[in-house]
This record gives sequence, structure tokens and C-alpha cells, in this order.
Amino acid sequence: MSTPSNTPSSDAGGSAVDVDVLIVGAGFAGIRTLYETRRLGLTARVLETGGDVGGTWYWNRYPGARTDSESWVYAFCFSQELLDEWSWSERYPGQPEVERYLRHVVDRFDLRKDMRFDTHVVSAVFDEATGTWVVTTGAGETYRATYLATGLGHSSFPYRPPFPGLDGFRGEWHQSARWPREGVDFRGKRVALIGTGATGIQLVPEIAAQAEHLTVFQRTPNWVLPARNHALDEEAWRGIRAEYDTIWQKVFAQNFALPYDSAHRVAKDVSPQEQQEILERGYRIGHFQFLFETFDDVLVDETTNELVCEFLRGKIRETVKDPVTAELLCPRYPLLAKRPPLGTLYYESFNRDNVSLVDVSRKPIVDVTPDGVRTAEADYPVDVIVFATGFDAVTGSYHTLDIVGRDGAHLRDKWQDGPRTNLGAMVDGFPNLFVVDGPHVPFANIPAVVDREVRWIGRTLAQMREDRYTVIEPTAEAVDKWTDLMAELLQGTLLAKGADVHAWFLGGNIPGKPIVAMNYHGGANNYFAALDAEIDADYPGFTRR
Ligand code: N01
Repeated sequence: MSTPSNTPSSDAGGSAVDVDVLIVGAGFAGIRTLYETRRLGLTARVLETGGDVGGTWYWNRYPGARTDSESWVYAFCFSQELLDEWSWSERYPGQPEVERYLRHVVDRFDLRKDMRFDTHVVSAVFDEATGTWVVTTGAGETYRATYLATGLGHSSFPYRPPFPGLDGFRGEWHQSARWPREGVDFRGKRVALIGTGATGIQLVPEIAAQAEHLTVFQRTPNWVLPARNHALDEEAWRGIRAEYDTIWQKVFAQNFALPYDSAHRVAKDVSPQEQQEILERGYRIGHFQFLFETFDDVLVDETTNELVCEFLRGKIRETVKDPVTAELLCPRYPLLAKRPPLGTLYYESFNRDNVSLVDVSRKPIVDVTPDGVRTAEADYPVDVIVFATGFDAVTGSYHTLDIVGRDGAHLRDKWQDGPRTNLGAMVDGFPNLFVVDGPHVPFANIPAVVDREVRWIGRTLAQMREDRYTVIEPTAEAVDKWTDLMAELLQGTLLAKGADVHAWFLGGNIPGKPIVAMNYHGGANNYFAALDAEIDADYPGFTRR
């Protein structure tokens, strides 16, 4: 076992450490954490499995991959200079542009020198004698650090297609979350696409434009909202920059950390005709604005939700010419019981002669044969299979490394019935472990959530230094309370209906995974307030020594 050649930087509990903070993951969370620790004058090192920065945006390079938060807020906001100098080219940037952005950020702030790529962390063990974390990589290197910060990502542990026979398939197959860098040539090929989540619906128009034939296997239809993507020219950017302060203020004041105003009305406040006019206006604007600026009660009132659902079903029926296909594409569960994606030319793709839809809700996919996909009803011979079958989301990545806290407790055991945290940031029994953008943080615009959580971590570390503490850990009572709150908040929204439709944010997409609230559903703005309140009250939910 080799030891990295870092100069020991500080002392915790009497034992020299290689760095103050060891950060796992170089996506938005890891980059933001490295910036914060540097700002505090701490030494840090990022270890990343991938070959470069990006996290989700490094691996998910399938055609059509793009953000569905608007670019101007799908960004770091810690530096005014960075905001001033970076202009996204589109409302929703594609994967290559997001990856370029993240590379620009690490180079711009000279962060790369503290990052190690192609380095997979296999374990992190808390050494009680010295109060430090000992982190081991797949290559057998070890690092000792006072603090461990995990930015492992929500969508980073792909759900391996569960179908028997895959190894005997004679064609080629690809999984969206592990897309080959050289791309895939679909020209002249018969292609099967399995999965119609946010990923699948982005892939459909791209594959359809190339393939000889595309067969889409759908188990549950999705509510695909119109993205209305467009290019951003200099004039658009002048407008955004003139308003940037207000835009970010709105982000931090909104439930989903998006720069939208509340509608200030519920559906029953207005006449049926006005309801339709409001929905039409919202639909023309598109994006999640359609959800948040039409009626304030879409997420909580079943009648309003169904009103909006029926409006959307009307749009699907208007768009898709074949009525049987249109009905199959119409969801029958509440909007937001699954995470709705934004689409471009998704429904329109089903009007193409080379695209067909197969409903596998009642006649499931049984296996993969040497020649293609077999359902309980028929065989579909294809040349290529694309799996967009999603992720063991939010907590799945925490099973890829063994995190061992006090008394030899394994995090994966502690979380076997669902995650347990205080503020989504720390876990009792795992001192000095900061979970960055893991479970129990808001289901919201990720860079904004990361920013506020990491800001809290930074303030906490600074306060500890001032108070001469070296160890922090949440109390078991605070963890129980926060975990119970997650369940309670979920029940206050229609997102709880996700339990009926395999919603990944409840764990329902992975067979055998416990169905629990894995996120904070009380509004990102309220979560940010809870972080501040913890500091203002001098950390009542934590012990420090
Ligand atoms: O994964 P998913 P995803 N037989 O779990 C189907 C983020 N993201 O990668 O719905 C047949 O949503 C499954 O069917 P069902 C975003 O947060 C963001 O698409 O469970 N089908 C479903 O259709 C998103 O929500 C962007 O019945 C099977 C699909 O596979 C999250 O990542 C882009 C099956 C999986 O959908 C996950 O999205 C992409 C089976 N046995 C992703 N097993 C942005 O735009 C699974 N499926 C930023």
C-alpha cells in the first residue's frame, strides 16, 4: 500500500493528516466543496473515479443530454467574475457545454491541482484513536484527513438492465449513463430503447433522426413538459446580467430553487375558461414555469393537479396523430408523482414512420434474445439496444464505497431502511463526515442546493476553527427528527403518489429498495432557512468537541 506524498498539513487528535478535507467526487458538489475549503485556507484533495471533472456530466454523454434547469441558474454563483464572464449558448445547455463549463471553473480557480482522476475510493474508515478519516482507493493508496466530504451525486449509480440473456445478445447494447465517448452510429440500424424517464425522452428524437427504425419500450408514460429551448444571444445575456442579482435572490426564495414567481392564485380562484387560458399561456412559455406560475396548488391539490393533467393529455392527443399511441403516452397518475422531464420533439417523434411504441406495462420485457428484445407478447429483433433504465438514485452511490464510522458501523447498514441524516449534511455515528447533496436535501435545482449546503459546511468549519473544535457530529435525536420530517413533508404533497409509479426519488424504481422519502420536500427556500437557523442557534442538533 502506498501513501500519497502530500506534506502533512495539520494535526487532528494528535495524528498528522495528508489533507484537512478529503472530497470524493468532482461534479458540482465536489468542485464547490473544494472551492469552499480552499477559501477557508484548508488543504483539500478531490478523488474522482472518472477521467475528468463533471460527475453526472462526465458519464451521461448520450445524444440529447442537456440540463433542464435554465442555464443561467444551472451554474455556480459563488463568484461574480465567473457569472460575468460565462455566457451559455442556450436556455438548456447540452452535455458538452456543461462539461466545458465545469472544466473552465476548475481551471479558472486553479482547482485542478488538488484533484486526482481515475481514482476510485473503495473505503473510508473513521479512526477513533486519532479522530481522522482513512480513505483507501482502488489502487491501494491511503489518505488521512480530518474531514471527509462525499459529493457522490444523485444519478451516478446506474441501474444495470435486469434482463436475462443480455450477455448473449449478438448486436451492440449501450447504457445511457455509460455512453461511449466516440458515440454510437445508429444509421441504418434497428434500435430498441428501453426506458422513458428524463433520459429516454431526450434520446428518442436523437435516435429517431438517425435509425432505420426505433422501437420505444414504455412501462410507465411520463409527463413531458415542453422545454422551449432556444439560443441565447448577446442581447439575451445583457438582459440576464442586468437582472442577475434579482434572479439569484428568487432562486434562493423559491421552493425548487428556480427563479420563478409564485402564481399567487389557486385554480379554484378563477373560472374554467380562465384556467384554460392560464394553462395555455404557461404551456407556451414551457419549462417548470408551467408548473409554478400557473397555479400554486398543483403539487398539493388533487383536483388542480388533475385539471393540469387533463390539459396536458389534451396536448398529447393534439400532437400524436395515432390515437392508440397517444392514449398509451397519456399518464394516469398525478403530475409530479414522477419527476417530469422537459422534452423537445418527444411526442412529435411518434408521428414518424420509423418510430413505434410498445407498451410493456402489462406484458413486460421477459428477456433479451440473441436477436433482440422479447416481451411477454412478442419478439422484437433489433441491431442495437439502448438502456435508459435510470439509477439506484440518491443513496445508490453510497453503496459503492464502504464508509465506516464509530464503533465499526457501516453507513450502508445504517441506511438499509432508508437514509438517516441531520439537515442532509451529517450522520450520527459518522463524525466529520459531510454528505454533500446526498439524501435529505431538497428535490430542486442542484447547483443552488449544493451552493447553500456547502456554504453551511464552510461556515461550520470556520466556526469550529474559531472555537477550537476538531470533531462535529449530529445528535441521534436530531437525526431522528430530521428523518421523520422527510416522511412528513412528503405526505403533504402529491409526490407521495410516486410510491405507486416506481418514482426514483422514493426508491421505487429499484426492486427491493425501501420506499422512503429520500429528499426534503418542504421547499428549498425552507431548507436554506433551516441551515441558517442551525448556525444562528449555535448547532443544537450537533455535538462538537
Ligand atoms: O431514469 P428514470 P432517467 N422494464 O428512473 C424504465 C435526472 N436526469 O435516467 O417508469 C421496462 O427516470 C422505467 O420505467 P418505469 C432527472 O432527475 C436529468 O430517465 O419505472 N422499463 C423508466 O421509464 C431524472 O428524473 C436530466 O415504469 C423499465 C426508465 O426505465 C433522473 O436523472 C436528464 C424497467 C428509467 O427512468 C433519472 O432519469 C436525464 C423494466 N424492467 C436524467 N426498469 C436533465 O435533463 C426501468 N425501466 C438534467
